[in-house]
Amino acid sequence: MKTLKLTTAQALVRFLSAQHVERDGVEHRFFGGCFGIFGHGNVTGVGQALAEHPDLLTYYQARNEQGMVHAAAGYARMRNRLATLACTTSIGPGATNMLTGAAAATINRLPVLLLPGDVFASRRPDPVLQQLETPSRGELSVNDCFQPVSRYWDRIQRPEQLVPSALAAMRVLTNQAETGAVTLALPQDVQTEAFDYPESLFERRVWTIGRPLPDAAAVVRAAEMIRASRRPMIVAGGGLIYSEATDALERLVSRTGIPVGETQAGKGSLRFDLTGAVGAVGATGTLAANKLAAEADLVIGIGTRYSDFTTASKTAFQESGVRFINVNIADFDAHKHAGLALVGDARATLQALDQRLEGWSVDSAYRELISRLRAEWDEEVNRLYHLGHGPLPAQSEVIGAVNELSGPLDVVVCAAGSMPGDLHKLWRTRDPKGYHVEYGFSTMGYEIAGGLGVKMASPDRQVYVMVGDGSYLMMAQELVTAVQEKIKLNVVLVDNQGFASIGALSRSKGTAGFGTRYTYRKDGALGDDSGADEADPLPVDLALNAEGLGAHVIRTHSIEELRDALIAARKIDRTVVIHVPVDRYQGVPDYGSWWEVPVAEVSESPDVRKARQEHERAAARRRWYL
Ligand SMILES: Cc1ncc(C[n+]2csc(CCOP(=O)(O)OP(=O)(O)O)c2C)c(N)n1
Ligand SMILES: [Mg+2]
Repeated sequence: MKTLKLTTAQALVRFLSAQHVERDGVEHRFFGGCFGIFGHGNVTGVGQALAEHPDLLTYYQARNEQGMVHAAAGYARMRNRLATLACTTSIGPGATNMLTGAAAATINRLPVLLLPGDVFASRRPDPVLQQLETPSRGELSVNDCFQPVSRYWDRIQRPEQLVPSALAAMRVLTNQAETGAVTLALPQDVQTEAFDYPESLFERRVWTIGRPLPDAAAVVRAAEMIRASRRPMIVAGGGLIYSEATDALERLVSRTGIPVGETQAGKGSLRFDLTGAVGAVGATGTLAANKLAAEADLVIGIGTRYSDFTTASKTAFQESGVRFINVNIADFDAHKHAGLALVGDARATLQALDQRLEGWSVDSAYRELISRLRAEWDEEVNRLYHLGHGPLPAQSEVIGAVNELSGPLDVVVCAAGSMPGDLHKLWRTRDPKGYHVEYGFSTMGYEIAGGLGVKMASPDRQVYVMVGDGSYLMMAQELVTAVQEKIKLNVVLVDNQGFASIGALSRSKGTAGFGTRYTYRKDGALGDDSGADEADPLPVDLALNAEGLGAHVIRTHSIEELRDALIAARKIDRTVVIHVPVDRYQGVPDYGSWWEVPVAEVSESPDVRKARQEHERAAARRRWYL
């Protein structure tokens, strides 16, 4: 057997560079590079290996370890999970900074490879700088925190252990049903230790991503259920887009007339202007989709995990006999809501269903209802895009301006605050990859870092990062990475002086927006957000901050100025931050939906007691779907 004497880190880098995936006959490299921040836990191990062979894996320096995991997840989502980036960190805080990113990736079912450094396997220098000492458990380190947020977790205790661990890691990363964060903790001494690795470990390896079909009898049964239904509705989730099933969906829908509601990850499944597209469904759904959902007798979920936002906390589907058919690559999701499980690839399954539905379509009354609801919704979007609100513009007008002035292939990126809900309702999608809102974990701070990954995966598209002031303050530092890499982002910084979404939620639950606006402490308290008193703004200038991080900044004060800035930004070849203040209290309404957030059962406040009563009334509509 031919062998190659390499350190564990050198072997890992060589192995990663040789991994490919193949789907539908097209092969790609799986790793587009490696983000990293060095410390004593990786600089002489993985750092040495990357420095010695920059030809194997491109190294990208980041500013915050959380940011680099978000960038890797954004990249993976943009590439439909067929590629990702690796992330190397030191031990201790460098490693644990990745935890939030790991959870976000796993919850969103996106592959990212995390390589945190770990304490010496030899234990000779114990306790090394940043080592967690647990008196009762010698083998515990801070990296054990990654176990619940990883789909595969291992610690490489000896150089030769890399062989099975690396292969197991790749299996999970490329497995469409199991993918998420994969963590290989690398003790700092083991990274530098050498072993005679079999050369075959480093040969080009291709991981095939197939298109498995569900059990044939289940497909027959599903077709029967659809044919027997009167008001079927499709709920399109992220899995449909990852499987590149959007053309198959369009064909099925144009023939059968089944309407399509979209989840956050599934938005973009059907172009907004196609017959059958009723847009967002659930807690942040459109009136059209929510009306159809309420009366649907059959819900066909495709690639969705049915989050509480999608089901409006299990109140969206009200028909007494409503049944579910779930097309999903993951058995776990396919069985939700006592559905008929079609465990398989979304595209292959849609094609199989389409064949079995030959000659069948919904009736004309249902078609007419769908087209009327669509037209009404279109009007509502027009109204909210052009409200003419002042003196500060409304957020819906900002969304309208970005939508109207971006190109059909451009990508909007967002994650937390009031914008994801507004975007879900209002954004007009024109391309399956044009809408990128991280709403599995809704991580404040994902926006700029995730947008960086999106642009790295898709350099030919303009990327519009919509970020609230709160999210910006959580994590703006990857702007520096964008500047360093000459990666152009269009960041729209929507400033409403604080956590407007949570302020509105708090007000609606009787707690007056306590602690959600940026204000000075007065009379010992941080004050409320009732909108009653004039804001006394803190002397914080986020536009100046962005300028300091190296971005080209445009300050705007109205929708007209924002539109001019958006046009100007397209021609600027470096990262632009457009600052736009908006009216904190001018929100987009809900459309016949509910989201369960618990309210105190007892309180001295009449407002809270009233909110509790409303909560109980709304909760009475919850269903079990058994
Ligand atoms: C890391 C993190 N912490 C807390 C939250 C809870 N949270 C959701 S939205 C929000 C406020 C977001 O503020 P901003 O980005 O300004 O958006 P706005 O609500 O003003 O639209 C908070 C605190 C979260 N989603 N993520
Ligand atoms: Mg805000």
